[in-house]
Amino acid sequence: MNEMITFPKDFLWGAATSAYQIEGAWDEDGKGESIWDRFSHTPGKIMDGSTGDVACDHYHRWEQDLDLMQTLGLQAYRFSISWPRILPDGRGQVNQKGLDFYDRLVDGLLQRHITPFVTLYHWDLPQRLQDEGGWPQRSAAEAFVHYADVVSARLGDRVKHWITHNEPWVAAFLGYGMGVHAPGIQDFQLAVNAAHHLLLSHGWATEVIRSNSPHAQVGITLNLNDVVPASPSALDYAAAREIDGFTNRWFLDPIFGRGYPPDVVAWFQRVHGADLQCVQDGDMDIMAAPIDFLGHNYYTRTVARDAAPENAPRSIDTTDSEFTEMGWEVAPRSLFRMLIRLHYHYQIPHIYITENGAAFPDSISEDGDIRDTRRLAYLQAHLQAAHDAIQCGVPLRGYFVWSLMDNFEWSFGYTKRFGIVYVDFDTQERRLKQSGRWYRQVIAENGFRFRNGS
Ligand code: IFM
Repeated sequence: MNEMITFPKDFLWGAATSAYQIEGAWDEDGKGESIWDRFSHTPGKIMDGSTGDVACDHYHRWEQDLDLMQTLGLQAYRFSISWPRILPDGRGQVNQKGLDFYDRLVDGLLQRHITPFVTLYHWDLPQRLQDEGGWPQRSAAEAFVHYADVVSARLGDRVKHWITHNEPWVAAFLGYGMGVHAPGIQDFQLAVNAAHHLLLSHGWATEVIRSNSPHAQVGITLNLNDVVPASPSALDYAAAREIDGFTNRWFLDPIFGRGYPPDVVAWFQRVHGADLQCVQDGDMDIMAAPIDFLGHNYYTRTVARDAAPENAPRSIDTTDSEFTEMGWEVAPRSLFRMLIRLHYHYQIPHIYITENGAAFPDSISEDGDIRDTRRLAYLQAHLQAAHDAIQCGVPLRGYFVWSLMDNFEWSFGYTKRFGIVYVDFDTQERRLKQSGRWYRQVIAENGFRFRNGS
């Protein structure tokens, strides 16, 4: 049966990217070095040995890319600002050429009637600040506020949607705990400190942005996972609660004024010997600064199972599940569950899905087309889940597909393609995939026809 799914009339349809993943021009026009420049230039850190030096060359091709967005009918575009392009040393001397680039980008978007959603931090910390210790130091949070001030003072008259941080969990725990992201450090205590300073800087910056950009909407984007126990066993429930605490509640609770969850504080101490000595009086109030929206990046769920060998066998059988090229289970109902939870548990004013998408291997057919049917099906299933959540009263205001175009997928280099636009990294040619054409139609019709069982 074909059912037409229509979204609310002011629902915002967008696409997302980030600076390091698309811009290239890593050392041009006065830009300083970032931790990702340093990390990707270090042999052995990136799967295919590549770097973001050129990436999608968006720094030079931005006008063409804006035209592409217009062709898609995008109503909003989420991009991030490269901090070292604005402040090469992290603080102090402002690089006007860097600011000018984003100034032109914002004007170009507005001329095309595309609403800019600006993310201030999508992981490319100025290397100079890392040389002082990076996010585990309180001084990084202070420098971030200076940076937020400079950017919002320049763009705040036209940019009315601001995201302080993208996925602080990843920045802190993959960057400083597991070391698979820049700056490549493996120290759990440093990761906990980094997470704290990221949240602190979010709270401080929220106030600064509001004062520079009247009537702006300010929020933060979190990567949230629906964590489900593999079986009804008490052990699996306990495992699920731990993982949920670590990935979700550690950030949601303090942002929404509940402080750090005590069970996770105890778990950090017990399992990692990590403490919260970096927390100062008043910090928890600062990071709970009221926000206008939460950005939710959703890709997959996590099935939690206690590691004990005597534990019950898995009762969630994922052998028939589909997995993306990242090895992530395709689980659209978990997006619905997360949205419901966010709404009922945290009473968030507005929610945006600031990223959702999938990496699948793309092949170019003989006729030149890229028929990425699996990506299309992934997007459709997740939009269906998002629509169901709206029907249940969730204040979901918009959706940003990740990503506008194939790009540098961090430690995976160029081996994973998430775009609805194909990028030939040799020629920089862009080509709309089938999923891109489908998304264009979704935007035009503010919905789509959903085939039950498809
Ligand atoms: O490419 C990343 C993005 O930078 C942050 N969220 C997840 C995406 C896919 O891994």
